[in-house]
Amino acid sequence: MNIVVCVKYVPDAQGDRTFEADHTTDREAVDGLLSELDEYAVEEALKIVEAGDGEVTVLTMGPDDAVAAVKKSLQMGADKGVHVLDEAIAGSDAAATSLVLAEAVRKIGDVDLVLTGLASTDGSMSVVPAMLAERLGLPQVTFASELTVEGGTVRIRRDNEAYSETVESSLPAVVSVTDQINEPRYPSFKGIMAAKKKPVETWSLADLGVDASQVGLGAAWTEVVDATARPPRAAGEVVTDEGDGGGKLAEFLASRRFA
Ligand SMILES: Cc1cc2nc3c(=O)[nH]c(=O)nc-3n(C[C@@H](O)[C@H](O)[C@H](O)COP(=O)(O)OP(=O)(O)OC[C@H]3O[C@@H](n4cnc5c(N)ncnc54)[C@H](O)[C@@H]3O)c2cc1C
Repeated sequence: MNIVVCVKYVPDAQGDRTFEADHTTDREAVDGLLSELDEYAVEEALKIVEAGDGEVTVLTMGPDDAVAAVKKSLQMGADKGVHVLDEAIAGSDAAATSLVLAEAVRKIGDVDLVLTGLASTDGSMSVVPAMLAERLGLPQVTFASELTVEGGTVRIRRDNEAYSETVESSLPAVVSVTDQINEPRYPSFKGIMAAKKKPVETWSLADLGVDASQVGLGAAWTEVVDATARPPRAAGEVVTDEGDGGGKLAEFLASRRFA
């Protein structure tokens, strides 16, 4: 069972995010990390391979630093990594991202399952998995909160507020997973040491046969026309209880139309 996990390197959500003049995210301003939601996809891939056989390849597209997302996944236990690195991809939208990832999956070859997170923690579009499946001509099942592989079939559970459904697909397939699916492991000391010897290949657009004109800000189908940082939260109102706290709270809630 050969599994490719798409992992994205994102600005740390705990840091102050800022924007460039063209409204794109300033990716240099804060430290980056492996998108937390992608850790669930890595964990699931490791569990599947540990229960059977095969290997886990992690794939990222991003700037120099993005290799950190690959390395963290290798420390968790993935076998090898691919980093698509090319100046021309900066500013790519989801459509271009899925194009590059699809060509990389094709080049990796002999893939039974492609796993992704449910959304990136920066763009949170949640569309790359579906676009990737379309480009690869593969079935896709999304938002898996449980996953089993048996023979040539993947079966997942999808939950929403009203019901849970079980969906089956033939392999190969693209599956996005939620944060309900497992508890990602922390890299062990042994894992961190072992990762240093694991192979990471760096591929350019030319290696993938993708023309630079198909990616980057210039080729984006979507444009962020405005981006405004949220104002800092105003200080809350303190209600001092002098025996009439309940009444004051009720008044406060009523003034905010909560009651
Ligand atoms: C070098 C670089 C520069 C960028 N610059 C800009 C920019 O200037 N402005 C801008 O708006 N956007 C930029 N992006 C992000 C842009 O490529 C896409 O909007 C984004 O990758 C896809 O949308 P999303 O992150 O919301 O994906 P989602 O659909 O939310 O992601 C779902 C899943 O798809 C997979 N995935 C998504 N992206 C990647 C990736 N790059 N590598 C591996 N797996 C991935 C992950 O498994 C993820 O959990 C940049 C990306 C890169 C790599």
